[in-house]
Amino acid sequence: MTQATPNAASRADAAPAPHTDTRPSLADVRALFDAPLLELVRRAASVHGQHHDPREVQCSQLLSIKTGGCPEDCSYCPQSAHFETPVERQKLLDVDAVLEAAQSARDGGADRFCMGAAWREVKDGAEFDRVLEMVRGVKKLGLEACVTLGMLESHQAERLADAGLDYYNHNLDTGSSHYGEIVSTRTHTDRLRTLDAVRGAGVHVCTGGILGMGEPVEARAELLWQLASLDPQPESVPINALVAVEGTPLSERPPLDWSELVRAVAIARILIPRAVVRLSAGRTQLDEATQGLCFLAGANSIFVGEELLTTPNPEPKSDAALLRKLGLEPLRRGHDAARP
Ligand code: SAM
Ligand code: DTB
Ligand code: SF4
Repeated sequence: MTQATPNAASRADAAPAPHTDTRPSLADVRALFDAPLLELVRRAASVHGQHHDPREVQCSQLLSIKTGGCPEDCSYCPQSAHFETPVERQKLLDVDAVLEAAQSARDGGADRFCMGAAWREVKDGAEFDRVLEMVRGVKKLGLEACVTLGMLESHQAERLADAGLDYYNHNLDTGSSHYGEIVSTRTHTDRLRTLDAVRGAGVHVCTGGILGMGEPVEARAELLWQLASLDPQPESVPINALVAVEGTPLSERPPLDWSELVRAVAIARILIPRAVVRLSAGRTQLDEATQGLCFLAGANSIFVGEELLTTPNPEPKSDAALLRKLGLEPLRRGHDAARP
């Protein structure tokens, strides 16, 4: 295995990489799933050091701005109207309530605020106008703004870009061959179409997936290969471990083995070297050593704050202690750049 020397001059934070002929084939990616784990981790750590400052961790905070009652049937999701789950439905929040939460996220150390809506797709009208107002308000606070609102048309992506949106999150979730096992109300191709609209409007693309839904290793390889094959590659890649929520069809799935998560993070880092790779949902199930191994394998972003969208996240105090223990630092970029 070739070990490249870390080179600070070549570091680039979240810059999209052009498509090149050297992209691995699906078979190459599948082979990485059989490689010795620590060899992968060493290789990923080297790639990470070439493109990023390995001491920095980007911290995003989530807020569910419209909760539950979603017409889609994503079998992992507690917000789907198809399943009886503990989630209480809530209409789209007011702008003031959202900006108050954004302010406290910023005070708690987040540099990006991500607003999620349990919508199948964006509809033009007063509610979308309100979301645009939220994006403008979050930007005024000096935070990066991200939204995840479901499917999107090009003209809507343009309006989000005009409001100052930095990132749009829209996950491929799993490999295309397994997609129909997980969701029946939309297709993998629908997801790709939205990502095209986002990219076309000049908004950074945040797209990743979920592990631990019972997918075969082939589907994991396919997911990471498909993410890496986007042209240009995504700037942000969330890797979620399934949060198995009561009432969803996946509620009985056993927890993902730690080594499978570390492996997926390492492969994502190797295949998508310039992206920020986010260790996303499921961290409450992970011990500190596993999270440390994920950071070594190239994860350089987390969600902070007590809640994800509807499920718990680690306590802010324990996250701060973990980062300190590992010698990692939250990125403070957004704050310094835009504060008055
Ligand atoms: N409705 C929009 C959509 O589906 O794109 C945005 C919100 S949706 C909750 C955002 C993402 O959260 C999903 O694509 C999925 O990857 C992730 N997610 C939802 N439920 C999850 C769960 N139980 N465990 C892990 N990730 C989950
Ligand atoms: C992503 O990939 N993970 C986040 C964010 N993007 C929107 C969502 C995780 C949701 C976990 C289940 C919940 O809290 O409802
Ligand atoms: Fe709706 Fe998004 Fe949940 Fe699917 S993942 S049910 S689209 S909120």
